[in-house]
Amino acid sequence: MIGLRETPAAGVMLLSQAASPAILTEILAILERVPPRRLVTPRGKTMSVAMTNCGTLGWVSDRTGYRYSPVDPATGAPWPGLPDSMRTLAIAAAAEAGFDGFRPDACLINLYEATSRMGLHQDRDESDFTQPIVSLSFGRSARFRFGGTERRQADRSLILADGDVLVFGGPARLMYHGVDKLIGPPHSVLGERRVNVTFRAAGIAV
Ligand code: MD3
Ligand code: FE
Repeated sequence: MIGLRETPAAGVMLLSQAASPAILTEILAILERVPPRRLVTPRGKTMSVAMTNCGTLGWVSDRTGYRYSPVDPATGAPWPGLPDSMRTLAIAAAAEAGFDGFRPDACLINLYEATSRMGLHQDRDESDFTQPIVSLSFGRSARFRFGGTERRQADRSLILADGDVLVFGGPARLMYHGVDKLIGPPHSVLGERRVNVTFRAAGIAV
């Protein structure tokens, strides 16, 4: 039901062909409501990846820092709700990777154009690192780089393709990772673009 399993590193599980076109349709509807935008980093650089969110909390960045916000700073309105189909998939993928009881409250949606990249970073703005992060990829493939909990250890890579689901937890939760560039042919729906969705437990654990 959830695709082909592979464990590229401790705490990392790749479930290929696990995210369906129906999920992409849900995501495209959210992108219509809250258009992705290129955020500014605290250092004043504009990111090449455009971002938006759904769920109770959304990840945002500006000159004052990175944080999770219950409202879209562009409008002051709450983010669109996390669709049940997406929540169900995220919880099932986490459970498949050994993380029972995943309760995502934030869903960051990244939109890549042909030349977008994401530099090496750790995801550490969430409150509970015992909870995993679940990622879905759609559209063109990308080379994903990852490694240890120090930047210089990010020396492994794998290709993330349309429909791939990745779970990062336990020893992998704070590993450095990034996206080098898009590769391969255009996608039937997204063309030259790639969409990545990450489910996170960002708020205070209850
Ligand atoms: C490993 N996104 O949004 S998804 C991000 O393809 C992010 O857009 C990438 O890194 C993308 O923060 C990679 C895979 C991923 C996501 C979160 C992780 C890997 C992770 C958190 C911890 C360790
Ligand atoms: Fe990340």
